[in-house]
Amino acid sequence: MKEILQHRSVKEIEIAEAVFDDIRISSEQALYLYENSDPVFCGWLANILKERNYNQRVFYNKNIHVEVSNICINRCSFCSFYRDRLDSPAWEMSIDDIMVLIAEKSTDGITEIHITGGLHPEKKLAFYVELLTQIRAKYPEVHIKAFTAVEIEYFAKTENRSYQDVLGILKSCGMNSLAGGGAEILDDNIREILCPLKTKSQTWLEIHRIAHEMGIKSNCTILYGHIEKYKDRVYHMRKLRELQDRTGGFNCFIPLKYKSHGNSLEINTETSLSEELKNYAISRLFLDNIPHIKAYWPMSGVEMALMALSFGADDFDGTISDSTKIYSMAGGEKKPELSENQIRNLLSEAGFIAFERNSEYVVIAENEIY
Ligand code: V47
Repeated sequence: MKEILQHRSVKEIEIAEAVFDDIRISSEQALYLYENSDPVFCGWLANILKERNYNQRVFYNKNIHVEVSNICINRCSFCSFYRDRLDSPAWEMSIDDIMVLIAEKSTDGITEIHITGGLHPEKKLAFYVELLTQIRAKYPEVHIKAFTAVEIEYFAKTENRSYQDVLGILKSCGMNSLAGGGAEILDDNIREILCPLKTKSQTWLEIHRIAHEMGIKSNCTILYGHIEKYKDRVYHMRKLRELQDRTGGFNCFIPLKYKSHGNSLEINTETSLSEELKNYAISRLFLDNIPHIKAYWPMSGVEMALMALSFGADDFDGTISDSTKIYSMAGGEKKPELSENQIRNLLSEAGFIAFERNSEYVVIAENEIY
């Protein structure tokens, strides 16, 4: 170990010692890593943490997404998914359409349905109450991860109800957890440029806090690689870490790299692959209290997601069944679809042991071929 550290700076050695001793790294230390350290050093440390908890285990699930509509009144500049009603391709699904889609896509025993979409001017709480009720009646066992804090705020505003009321209504109709989107960078100056109409930082955090206090778990994300600075990434993660200290309600953190295709934000460069790996690693090191880091392959591509599993990530997300367009429209995987066998083989080839998980990260079936 000493040889590995001998050419490292004093600050890097201090960070390494903190990791060995299971001591939380500070915001300053995370910023130092972003500004000064190479991906291999960050990845080496992150992998120590990851293996301490999970050894060679990697989690995946069998899931589909339901993107009800891409018509959205928020018009965020980084988003390649939203459309105005008359634009092409703008779509909106009826409840019947959605039930047919779920039936078609759920043939291999999916355990999770992830429901999101734009803030549609007419589809409000009553539509989603009916949707959840029908899904729950037909699929009593499936985990419904639905909506981001942004949608919860929209329902609360349009119904003139509290966040707690809205979350309570959705929970009673079958929603099990909240998705992690809409966090972007939790700094309102940055949001003013990226997404001025979107939920403000404090509200995003407040809705997750209330959800956690009501026993509704959630995920959290970061959208990075656009106008933000390293210090903004650290600030964002600090906000999430502080909330997690308070509630323990986040299941996983999903770093989402800004994809430049097909949106109005005039940034055409994307974060390099080595920087992306480093970002996974620093997330793992800094967010010591969030149990899982997800390498979301429809966004990053399969190869990058596999590499991220050696840089601190432990979750490969799921089979997807070509059911999401957010990332294909932004320049990610064109047809995001992997069979369970493909996932297991990919993970095995990369040196991991694949475990199918449910949405609460309880292992469902150990892969018998290992
Ligand atoms: O909030 C939109 C991001 C998010 C772009 O909870 C973009 O398990 C990069 O949050 N480049 C929505 N990112 C997706 C999301 C998500 C995905 C998978 C799993 C889970 C989960 C959550 O996608 C948005 C935004 O941050 N996004 N456009 C883009 N051009």
